[in-house]
Amino acid sequence: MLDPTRIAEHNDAAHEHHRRDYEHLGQHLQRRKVDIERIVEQVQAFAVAVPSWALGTGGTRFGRFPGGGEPRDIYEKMDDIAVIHQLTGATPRVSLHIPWDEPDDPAALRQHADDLHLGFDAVNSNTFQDQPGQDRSYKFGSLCHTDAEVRRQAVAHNLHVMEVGKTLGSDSITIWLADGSNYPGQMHLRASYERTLDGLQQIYAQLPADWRLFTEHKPYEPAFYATVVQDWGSSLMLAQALGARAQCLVDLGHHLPNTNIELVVARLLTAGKLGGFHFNDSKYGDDDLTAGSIQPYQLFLVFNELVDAVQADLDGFDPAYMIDQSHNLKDPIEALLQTVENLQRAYAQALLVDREALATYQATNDVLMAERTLKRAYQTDVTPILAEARKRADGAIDPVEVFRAAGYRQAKVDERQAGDYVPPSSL
Ligand SMILES: [Mn+2]
Repeated sequence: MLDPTRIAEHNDAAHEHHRRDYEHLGQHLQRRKVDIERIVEQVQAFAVAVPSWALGTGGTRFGRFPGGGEPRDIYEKMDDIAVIHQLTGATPRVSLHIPWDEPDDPAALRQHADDLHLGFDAVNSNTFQDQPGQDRSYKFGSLCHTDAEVRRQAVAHNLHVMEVGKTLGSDSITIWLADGSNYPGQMHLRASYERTLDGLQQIYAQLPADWRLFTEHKPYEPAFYATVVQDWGSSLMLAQALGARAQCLVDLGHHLPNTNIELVVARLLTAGKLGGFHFNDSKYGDDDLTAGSIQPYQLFLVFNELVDAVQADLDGFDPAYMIDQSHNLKDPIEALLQTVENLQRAYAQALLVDREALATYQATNDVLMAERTLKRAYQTDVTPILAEARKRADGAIDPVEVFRAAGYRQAKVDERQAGDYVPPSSL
């Protein structure tokens, strides 16, 4: 972790400008009848899980350009996540991928996490690649496969992932399936769905009583013709067929271009099936770019639905927030620091929406004023709120600046040397 006095020194140096900006914003919000202290408290309570696969440089199928000092194992990845949490106060949990980051000794890893004041979020299974020594191949699918032995193996893997998760203190499993086909006729469309549901039912039957199971849809890739769980409708059908503890996970990159994702969120909320998010951003497809980097307004509109759901006190509303990104060009830690800030920014902006006024404009069909109400919240610069929330959590007023000044990456370059790190593809 970073030396806390370094963070304190940075905050002291930045304090006077920050104080003035914060006071000014507080006065501005007061005129809008918003208590800035209340917003800071809510931003402080926001937490998002970091995936174990986001700490190393990702790549594409064309190549990978690793930076130095990447973590070589899950222990070093946890160390990096602890630094992100130290600077932001917002990433207390890790979402573990199995087998990529499967610990030899889960109890020992849990102890390491405890020492770093970290916990575990959803565990992620993987039946989209073959692992060394594996009996059967997933080349033609896993839970949807025509061969019952392959399906049995995929179910067993998910049960194993849950066992590891139990030891770690996880409380949910995310199942993203690559299952699908590349050509018309290759796969029976209805039968493959039914086999998938049957497998998920076997997994769900073993789900610990206090756990949730998330199904995650994706329209295409690696299946280029028909993916079994290709859209939120298919995901919802599965969650509804499985039972109350099965919910849908929305990965922001897993939608066809121009999909209204906030509307998808609203529909899943209505169905009581919004399980959580994989945050990222994209221009074209499943690009896994930094959340809020390309379409910040869309991210705000998603959070707007979530804040609205909280204020409406929707039954069973408890979304799990996770990041799912692949950092090909940026330093992964810096990209995650930036991501957390972008998420908190969208959340804080959504908290500023004057919902009473919006409801009135909606009721009277005042289109322009309704839209302007959202834009007014979105266009408010909430930077001082985010800085204040971090400062109160002993984090940094400017996390990236402190991270760079502290020389953490260079220290890791020396310490970790060139590891034998093999990057995962992204989910
Ligand atoms: Mn995902």
